[in-house]
Amino acid sequence: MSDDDSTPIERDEEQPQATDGGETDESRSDAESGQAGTSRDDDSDENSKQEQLDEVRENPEGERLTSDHGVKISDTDNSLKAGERGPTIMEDFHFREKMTQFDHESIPERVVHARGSGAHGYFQPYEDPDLGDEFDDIEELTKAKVLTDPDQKTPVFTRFSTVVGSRGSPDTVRDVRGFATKFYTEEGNWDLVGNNIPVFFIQDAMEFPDLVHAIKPEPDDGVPQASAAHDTFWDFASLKPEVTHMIMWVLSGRALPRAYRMMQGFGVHTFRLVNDEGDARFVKFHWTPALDTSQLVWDETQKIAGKNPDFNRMDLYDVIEAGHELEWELGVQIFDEEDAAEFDFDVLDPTKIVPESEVPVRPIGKMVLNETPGNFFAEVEQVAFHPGNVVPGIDFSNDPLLQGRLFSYQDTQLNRFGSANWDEIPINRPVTERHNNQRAGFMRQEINEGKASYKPNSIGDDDPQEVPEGEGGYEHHAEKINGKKIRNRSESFQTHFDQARLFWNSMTEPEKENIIDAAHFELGKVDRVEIRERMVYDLFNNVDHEFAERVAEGIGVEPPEEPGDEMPTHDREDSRLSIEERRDADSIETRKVAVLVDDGYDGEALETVKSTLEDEGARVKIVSKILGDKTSENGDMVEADESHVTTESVLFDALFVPGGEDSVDALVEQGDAKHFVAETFKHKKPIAAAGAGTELLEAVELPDVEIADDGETITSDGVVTGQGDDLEEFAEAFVDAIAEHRHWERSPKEVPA
Ligand code: HDD
Repeated sequence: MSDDDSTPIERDEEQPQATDGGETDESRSDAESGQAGTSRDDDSDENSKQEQLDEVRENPEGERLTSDHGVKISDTDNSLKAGERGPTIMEDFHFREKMTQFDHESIPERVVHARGSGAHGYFQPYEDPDLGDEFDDIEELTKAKVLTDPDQKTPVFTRFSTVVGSRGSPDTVRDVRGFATKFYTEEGNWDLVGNNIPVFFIQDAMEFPDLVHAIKPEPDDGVPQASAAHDTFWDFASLKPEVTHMIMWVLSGRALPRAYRMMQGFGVHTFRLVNDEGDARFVKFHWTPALDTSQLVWDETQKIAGKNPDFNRMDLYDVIEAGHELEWELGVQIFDEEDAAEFDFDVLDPTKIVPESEVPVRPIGKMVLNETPGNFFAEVEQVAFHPGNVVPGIDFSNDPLLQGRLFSYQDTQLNRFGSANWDEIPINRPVTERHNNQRAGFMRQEINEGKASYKPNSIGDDDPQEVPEGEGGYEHHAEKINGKKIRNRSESFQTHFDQARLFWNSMTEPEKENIIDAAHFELGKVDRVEIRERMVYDLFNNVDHEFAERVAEGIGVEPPEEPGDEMPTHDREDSRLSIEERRDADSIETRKVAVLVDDGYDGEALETVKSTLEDEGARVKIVSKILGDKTSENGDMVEADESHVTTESVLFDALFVPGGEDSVDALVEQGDAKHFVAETFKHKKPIAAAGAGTELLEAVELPDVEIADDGETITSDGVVTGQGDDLEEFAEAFVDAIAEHRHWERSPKEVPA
């Protein structure tokens, strides 16, 4: 912040002053006026970040090969040798350059969140968001222009990730997902580095290395990869009751997201919003996907990990490349110090949510991701987030986990990039100008001109000048602090089971079963019985007695006789915590539907259903025994997109079997086709069969499913059948079944798939 006493040099205010970078005050004010940082509504295709990235993009189309130093190269296959069969000659600069670059291609992977994928887009605040009775205008809450000006589209880059696995690990493991967004605002970069679960395992950053050591592969044998299902993690967890709430979320469908575009995101910590007057309120940030939150089921995730380990990564690329715009709404929960004092938990404790029943989430804007990266390494691998990157109007709280993160991220980037200049890499650069006296270091890109790289100075007019108070410089919220230096955990951080029970109470019965199945798997992989016992007796039995009993029964532990001493007795529920309860179920956009056919299929049924689904935004793929053209009853042709060798039911959201006697007769003979149906059913996904297509379903014997035997379309446990008398009605019934996503009422354990 500006301090007049420390800037003794008088400036001639009339003259435009050259800055270090040779810019004038006029150009600086251009940047400040918003031209540099954002794109305006009327300029929706290009944004300032993309323009900046375009300057460093390289495209080989129609070009000739050169060396890194620009020399044209005529042979890149043969090294320079002394004689045709002789040794390679040291002088071969092209060989040396090509090999050296290759030898140094890899950089350290992220210590956590190594596996990820990302996309570009923009964020735009809503016009007049509804902030409840207390605030008329978002500017009463914050001065951050990125959140307040509805005419501004701020460029963003969002990276989604798993946490535990290494860079090459499968996407569909049971894990928390990272949800990190870099907003390239006109006031500098703001990084909202959150997760898809609103709470965290631990309360103090001091324990983060312990948590990560416990969950990562065990140090002696280096296994298991990308999984918490081993002794060291559950040993740590069983000794730390504060993990209980997060564990409940991690055992639920939240840790098995169907797609990044179908995840909520959370800032997790309590942050602050600060307005122009310096008034601060607490805030929790929420991302809500337009496509609903959806999950996979466990058996499916394990199979996908083998069939397509890049499932989530490819999905993000595929849907954006197919032209879908992926949307999330940014919502805020606002409360002040007095509200916070009323809660029965501490808002600085990151193992707690602020229940929406107490403080509603107010939508204030939307993020759209609509552009894939041009180069994975340059953009997704090199993007570097830091929760300490905030802009005026957004501030921190004293959450001890957040406070520790403010150190760790800069430090880890130094390890990943080997230089403090990681912020100059194109994907990390702000769209605003940068002027300061930070200098040099490995791989410095900027050419900082002028003699003086210190302050105060007289020989460079003391530029760059500090920003006078009230003119847009970052001002930290002046929170009054008075305390003794102390190394302990606040008493207010000690209630560990109340919200874990709220979460359990809020689950539907199938969601509860999923949590129990997950606990059976995770703890079933734990060798030491005393760890399993501690989890049941010390943690789960203090959440819910029946839950603890049901877990115990599956893992060789004697069920507890009485509820735990610390078990809360409340029956509070919140439907917004349940994936199933919060589903809108009104859209099938981006869902992927397989159509099983062979020669002789019913062309009219296929066309009607396919076009209805595609009109609703779904993606339809023809799957057959082998690739190539398939001929319908009437001689129409369709080309198979996939064969039974290249795909599997687990890679789709729904299945359609059109009729056509010859086609269905062939499918009934194909074990792969019957397995496709059985597995789709087992994973609770919608199935439709028209006309003779029902014979394939009958051949599989789906338990408890009623199959149409006259012209009428019926839906039974998410299975739509009909004889095809009214194909439009049939197709609409299928759309409704797909919108439900999963049909939990089924008993899949009876299905052999
Ligand atoms: Fe972290 C990466 C989210 C606690 C230290 N973290 C990282 C990423 C996400 C989060 C999304 C990946 C960013 C990317 O895509 O590049 N981390 C969280 C959340 C936390 C959290 C939501 C709790 C609320 N993290 C946390 C703590 C520490 C760290 C307490 C250490 C004190 N996190 C890191 C890190 C990483 C990281 C080691 C690894 C790579 C990186 O930072 O850039 O510094």
